Amino acid sequence: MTERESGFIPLEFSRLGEEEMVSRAREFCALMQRRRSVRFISSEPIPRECVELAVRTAATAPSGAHRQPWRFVIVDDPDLKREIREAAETEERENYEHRFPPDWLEALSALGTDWNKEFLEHAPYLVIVFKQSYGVDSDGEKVNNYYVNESVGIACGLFIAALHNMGLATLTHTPSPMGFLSRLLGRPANEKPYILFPIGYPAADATVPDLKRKSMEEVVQWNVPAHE
Ligand code: IYR
Repeated sequence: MTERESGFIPLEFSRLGEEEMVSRAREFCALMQRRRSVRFISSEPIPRECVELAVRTAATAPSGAHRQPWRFVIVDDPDLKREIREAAETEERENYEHRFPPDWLEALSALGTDWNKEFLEHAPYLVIVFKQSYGVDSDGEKVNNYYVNESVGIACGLFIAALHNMGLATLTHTPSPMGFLSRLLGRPANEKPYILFPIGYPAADATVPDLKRKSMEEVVQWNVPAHE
């Protein structure tokens, strides 16, 4: 074995037949078409293992130089959830009443959001994802991470897909500025709050805005128009 090959192992891969490929692709696409961001979450308990499995799935994401620059903080303590809600609502009230410019408020009006964040207390679990802007080695020295936003964004996408696949609802919530999450959750200086996910079943009377996704024509281009 040459030096370049050391540390490598054979890829575990089983090839599917084309029909199987297409049928799985259709099924997964149809499943994901039914995903919605849910702002009304039931306080009914959910299996703890589901949350752990969603995190485990998210942590399979590819990352720059395989640094895995993420940390998932799972919160189910009612007092801590209440503190998070109070701090988030303080920031969001400021956002909605003073900080958001008119165009932003206008863009949000279709979503029906406001500063009230009941779901932060009702959801059985909150998962707060932190990005590690840099790593720290065993001597306490800073280590560079690479493509941190891309890596953590991909992990969050897998997390959302995993939750939807297991029949749970969530929401990408960013109660900015999110520094209060570092403080309340005791995170170190190299970690910055990225997205907060409330997790649970949708409330029985949950509603969602009547949004349409872009058509394939709007989201896809094959090659360049001049070469059509
Ligand atoms: N973080 C605020 C505001 C908000 C911003 C965007 I961009 C949204 O798509 C939705 C909400 C909130 O959670 O209300």
